[in-house]
Amino acid sequence: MYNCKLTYFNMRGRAELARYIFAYAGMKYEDIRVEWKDWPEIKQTIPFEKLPIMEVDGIIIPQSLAIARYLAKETGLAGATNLEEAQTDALVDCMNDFTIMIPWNEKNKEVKLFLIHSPVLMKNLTKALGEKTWLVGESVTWADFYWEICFTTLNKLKENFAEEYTQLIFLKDRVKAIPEIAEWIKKRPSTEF
Ligand SMILES: N[C@@H](CCC(=O)N[C@@H](CS)C(=O)NCC(=O)O)C(=O)O
Repeated sequence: MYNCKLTYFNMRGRAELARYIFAYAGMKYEDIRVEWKDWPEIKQTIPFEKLPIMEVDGIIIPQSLAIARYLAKETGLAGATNLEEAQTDALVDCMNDFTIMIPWNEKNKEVKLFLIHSPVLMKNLTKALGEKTWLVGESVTWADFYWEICFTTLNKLKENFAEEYTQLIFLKDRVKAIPEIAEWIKKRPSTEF
């Protein structure tokens, strides 16, 4: 297909969703990981001065969700109909709204986030999932991937934060059990976040 170069730091962070989609679809890409020490110099050369970016046949796309949405559409992970795409986008946005509230620079990251905001997200994701296997429609989408990625990061900040939401735990286990995802998780660089 296309020549894709994904550039981010050496962490899962905001590039992992794109990496999951590449892994699932078996697409070749360059997984470029910038060292923090080199970042100040590189930053000025990057559109909008943030990572991740993805270069597709010479065209640069910033913004992690724009990158992931593009890849999801290319690989059949965006939702089966326009309506399912909208439902999938909405769930991704809800999870993203939550993750951008993580106060990375505060000492007690978990307090407000996990006491106030997490129950609202968990309750509503559980409702969206219902008795289904996947969050939207009848097959896996990038929203399911994003849930597993968010879960892994949030669980590092507060272990067992979602333990009472068993259906959501089963969902992230289902994502992790997809052979291509399991293989990527096994071989990816080990980083804290
Ligand atoms: N909304 C953007 C946020 C991008 C962002 O804040 N990237 C951070 C890393 S997660 C970054 O580039 N930090 C370095 C800097 O701002 O100099 C996205 O989702 O891609």
